[in-house]
Amino acid sequence: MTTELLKASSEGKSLNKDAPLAPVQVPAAVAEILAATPIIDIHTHLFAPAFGKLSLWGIDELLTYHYLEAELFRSSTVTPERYWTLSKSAQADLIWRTLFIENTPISEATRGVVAVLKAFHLPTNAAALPEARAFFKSQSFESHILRVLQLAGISDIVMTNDPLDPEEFPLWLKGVEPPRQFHAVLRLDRILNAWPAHWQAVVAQGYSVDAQASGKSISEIRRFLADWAKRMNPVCMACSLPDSFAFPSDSMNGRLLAEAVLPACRELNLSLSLMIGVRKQVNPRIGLAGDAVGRANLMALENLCRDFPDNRFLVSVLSRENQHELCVYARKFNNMLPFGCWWFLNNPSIVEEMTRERIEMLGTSFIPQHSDARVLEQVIYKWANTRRTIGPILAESYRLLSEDGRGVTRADIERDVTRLFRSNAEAWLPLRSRT
Ligand code: RAT
Ligand code: ZN
Repeated sequence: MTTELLKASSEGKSLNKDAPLAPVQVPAAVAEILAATPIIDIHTHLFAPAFGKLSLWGIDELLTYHYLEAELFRSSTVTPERYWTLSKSAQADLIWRTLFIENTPISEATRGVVAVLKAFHLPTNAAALPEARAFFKSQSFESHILRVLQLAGISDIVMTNDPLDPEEFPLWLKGVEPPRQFHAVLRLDRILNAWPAHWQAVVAQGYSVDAQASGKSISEIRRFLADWAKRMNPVCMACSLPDSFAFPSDSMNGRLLAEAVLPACRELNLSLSLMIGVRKQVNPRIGLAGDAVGRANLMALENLCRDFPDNRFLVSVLSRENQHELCVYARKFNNMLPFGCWWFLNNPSIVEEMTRERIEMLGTSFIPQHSDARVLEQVIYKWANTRRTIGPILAESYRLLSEDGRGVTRADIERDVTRLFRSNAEAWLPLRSRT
């Protein structure tokens, strides 16, 4: 190494963006570029402030996240029935005492709360929560959001918007306008997975549909979707699906998907995001924490991608056992884009395994992660964890490449990180400006 190169490597910088980096420089360069690249968070359950109480933030919401509630019931004698009668702050106090004082918070979800407290310079091992509560109470939500986005290193938040949610749809009808950082997604779970329970809500919004989706129902559902797309300006349509999802199928789900949703996506030029593999409410006593996972038969996806080449599918599968097949299908069908390490997969050990496999099989043609945040400040820890886990995997890929004969430049790394965390999202989810 020349003296100049040695000096540059000890400073962790390259002299020239287009000159190959010395292997020793690569890990630091990857970490720097990951830190400096604003991420598009393509799936969250966050809401802009205009959505009022749907928009969750602060310590009590962080502590009562359903990932932590699941852990509470493993370490406390409180019954779910008793827990649900407590006020939000009493629930948060109980979770704090149980998981953070009486136990060491080493699980992914508990460590996340610790990282958020640290980000705001709040005590991470206090006996109780008055200081944290006072801090969040003193923030103005609008400026707090900007600070959180900056701390998380994200530029855009993609929401989950259900046109049949009784708390949400009236806000859209009143003309709610999310600010430019927030983007809508037209979520279809109630329609596709529970039509018998929800068709009347579609009727109540002025559409002629019936329980069997017969007669003009299908064209009315398409009109419903087109009207909602106009109102929400969504970046895609989306649905979570059970492990038993099959396609094609004579079921209501199969018919509505083939005859209403896929044609509507084509007409409106929107991708469809499919999240496959959830086993809803295996334990209803614990509410949102009561969903589980099952291995899906991805022939359904093969059939969709092949038979609907003019539709585009973003796909996340919940079962670890389905991940390799998903990569294989992505190699067969370029109208499918794998995304995220979803829900129970968002732990370093599994993110590491999945991301390595995806890079090996797909290069940079996938979206590595989404946060699934439900409470604003969660994006801080979830994205820090993603950067921390994925940085070394990318660096290792470059090490192998360089061993095989091709060094990488800073410009290469910037292009790859931008593609993974921004451009793939921009190509599949047009983040339209609302101004
Ligand atoms: O990760 C979660 O919070 C889950 O409860 C689900 O919301 C899931 O991500 C989904 O979008 O259905
Ligand atoms: Zn989600």
